Amino acid sequence: MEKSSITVQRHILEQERKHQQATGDLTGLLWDLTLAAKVVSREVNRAGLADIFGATGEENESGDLVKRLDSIAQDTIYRAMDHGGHLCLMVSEESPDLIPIPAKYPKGKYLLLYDPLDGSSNIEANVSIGTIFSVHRRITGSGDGTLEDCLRKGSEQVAAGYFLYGSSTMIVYTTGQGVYGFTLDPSIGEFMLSHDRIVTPPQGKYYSINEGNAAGWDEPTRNYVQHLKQKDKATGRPYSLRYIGSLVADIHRTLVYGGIFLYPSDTSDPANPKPKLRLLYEVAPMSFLMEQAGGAAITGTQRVLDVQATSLHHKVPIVLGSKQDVATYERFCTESGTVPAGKKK
Ligand code: AHM
Ligand code: MG
Repeated sequence: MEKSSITVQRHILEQERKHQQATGDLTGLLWDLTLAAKVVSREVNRAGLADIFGATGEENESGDLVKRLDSIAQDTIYRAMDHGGHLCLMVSEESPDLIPIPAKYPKGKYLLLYDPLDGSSNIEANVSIGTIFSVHRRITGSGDGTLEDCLRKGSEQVAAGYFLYGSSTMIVYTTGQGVYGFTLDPSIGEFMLSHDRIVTPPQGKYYSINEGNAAGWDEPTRNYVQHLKQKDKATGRPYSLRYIGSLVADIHRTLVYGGIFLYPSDTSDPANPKPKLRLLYEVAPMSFLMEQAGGAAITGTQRVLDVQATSLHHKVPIVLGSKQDVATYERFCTESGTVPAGKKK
């Protein structure tokens, strides 16, 4: 069958069929999620016309101003996912606590952790934004899911991915058998296979970091970024800076072109390093994708997928991308002899 005629639904189904014990539940869950993302994509596309830009006036758990589109995305995803019988609970960036499945609906064996609209500081400027998701199998037996089901390691994810609302709308996902990308064909309303088995180049030519935070970087990060600005031996050129400030867009570029993305802790107070990005629904799913595409993802001191979450909105530093680029960063950490960001003394 031609690549251009493979829908994401068919792809998910065929991936699940490779598992003998598959019940179709994961397929059903991901189908519901793609429907929700089509609705979010429509709202994002018509936001300027429909006057739904702007803030709600509320703050989320991390103290970010909640934009109206954040809240539309949150409601849309919740409503698409609450009744399918696949989930036992949800966790969202926009909710401080666990989101239970309503009592009237059956409970399933999975939990969904998501960032409904990531990069929302970019909304009014028509810059790419996205939805990030992570799926875990529950570890408690039945009924409502619990906090114990959520506080997990990224290595236990059964699926992860993102929807990118950019010049086109895409889904990029993994169930642990490689990374695949599909582009929404608006004329038929289907996500069609466009990026068959994404493999990140072993070394890239872009680095991506918020340079405005340089005063708070630890020594290895400062030295590493300085190193990238020198001529590379292989290319004879320094690395180029690319930073959008939308995690989904920055990671999508890194997956496809290679290179490195860093969001280190703010170490202005060395005794109290402050990471920004959230483990369960931002950093862990992106790290799962990056490893599945042949890249690497570390906190500076350990593999991201080995980090045990200790709270719903647990934050960690992140360095991810092409394998060789991440290895070079690691070398700077080792050579600096300092304790890198995020490492407890
Ligand atoms: P958000 O989920 O509230 O949008 O925040 C997360 C965003 C990421 O998309 C992006 O990588 C990062 O925050 C940008 O942060 P900064 O503006 O500090 O560079
Ligand atoms: Mg986010």
